[in-house]
Amino acid sequence: MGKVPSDFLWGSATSAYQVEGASLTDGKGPSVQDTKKLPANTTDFKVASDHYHHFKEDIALFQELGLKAYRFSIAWSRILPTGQGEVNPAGLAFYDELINACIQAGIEPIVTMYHFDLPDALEQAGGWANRATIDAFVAYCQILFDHFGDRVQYWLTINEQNMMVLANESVLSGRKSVQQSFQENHHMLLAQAKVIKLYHELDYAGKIGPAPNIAYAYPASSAPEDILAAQWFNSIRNWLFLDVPVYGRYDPQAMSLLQAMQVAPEFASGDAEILAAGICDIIAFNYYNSNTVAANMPEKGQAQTPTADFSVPYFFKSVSNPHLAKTEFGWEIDPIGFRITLHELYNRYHKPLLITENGIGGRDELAADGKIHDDYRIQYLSAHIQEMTQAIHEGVDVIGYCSWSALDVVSTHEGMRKRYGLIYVNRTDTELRDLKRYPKDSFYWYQGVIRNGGV
Ligand code: BGP
Repeated sequence: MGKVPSDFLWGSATSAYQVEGASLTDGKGPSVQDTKKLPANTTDFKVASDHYHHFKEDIALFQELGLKAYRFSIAWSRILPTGQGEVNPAGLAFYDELINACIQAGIEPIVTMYHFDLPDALEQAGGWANRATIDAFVAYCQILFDHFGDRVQYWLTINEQNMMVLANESVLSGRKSVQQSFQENHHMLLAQAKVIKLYHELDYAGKIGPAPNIAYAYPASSAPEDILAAQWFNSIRNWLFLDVPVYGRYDPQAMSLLQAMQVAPEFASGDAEILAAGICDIIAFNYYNSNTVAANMPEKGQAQTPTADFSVPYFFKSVSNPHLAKTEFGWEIDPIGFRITLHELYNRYHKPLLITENGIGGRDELAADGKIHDDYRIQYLSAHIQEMTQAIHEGVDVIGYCSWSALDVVSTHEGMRKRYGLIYVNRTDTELRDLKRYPKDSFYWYQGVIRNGGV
């Protein structure tokens, strides 16, 4: 197989609350991640991987690894401790140093502006249900553009908005209605459209786009009912979140599903125009696994509300795929699904694609020889990179690939037990230890991949 273009952004990713630590240091306000309840024996995010204090050493390692790009997120409440109002100069100074260190190391910074860490003060005022949060987000992003826009060429608006909406813990536990969740989603789509429009009006040369989690869903069989179920599923899991930033309007099939479920968002006057005016330059997306769905004909009279396993009675239900192996944490592994997803995305949208996350979580341990032998990660990443390279040769415009994660970070729900990094961080859920960094076997393997242009 041939190489990828020489300007390809070989990268790796993290997110602020999962990697930085210093969760209330130097004026940072709490985010919803700092106030949420965590499962037993699972670390909080107070120290995380302490990237806040170790970032110089981390970037030196990224440089040794040969990264061409580092995708990280900016913590909204580090810049604006209550989400709006007074700027925290120490917050700007931290990201100034981080961005400058990347550039000095020849690493392109790719910035996510919001990665699951809404400032808690905004959450207390209603969160995304409150339309005022839209303007707060736009004002925050303008501060980032004004301050870092001269050095940052790649901006991502919202990480995995679709997972925040579809796998919303408050909805699944019954504390929030499904309609409320899609109303919040609508407000996030408006906020994103406004920010994209603003970025374009400010006339920067860089690129901006959304960063959902996208995975093409297969029908469980060739039965037409299953194929229709897969279409419904793709519309609400994938296209709902990309048709808006690419075409400036909701995907009609997704909207008809929301209407059938009686959870369609209310549009205020002018909303359709706002969505139409914020068209992205690139599509960034995270890919971990595919989905398989079947028709779902339940008892008559059952409500059309989604359930925790991503099923909607009368439309589709998620099933496991007998052709796929699983990770030790139960996630299906599907590198060909990655290639299929790349083709589907490019066929539908014809926009440059940037992969912002792809990786495998496992229980890595420091071996007696002082190394971390993560062959399973090398296998996973290698299979996915091969399929991506194949898709590029088949005509898909992919501008970069970021593995998740550059170094071990605290997992969204499973603490430090579930590690994704190319670099090991010496701590556990219960012991902070010395936080020393150890390149894993996958680090040296990825170094070779980058050096050889993907081969
Ligand atoms: C994505 C998130 C990341 C990251 C990753 C792995 O959904 O954008 O923040 O954590 O998934 O997920 P987890 O940590 O739950 O295994």
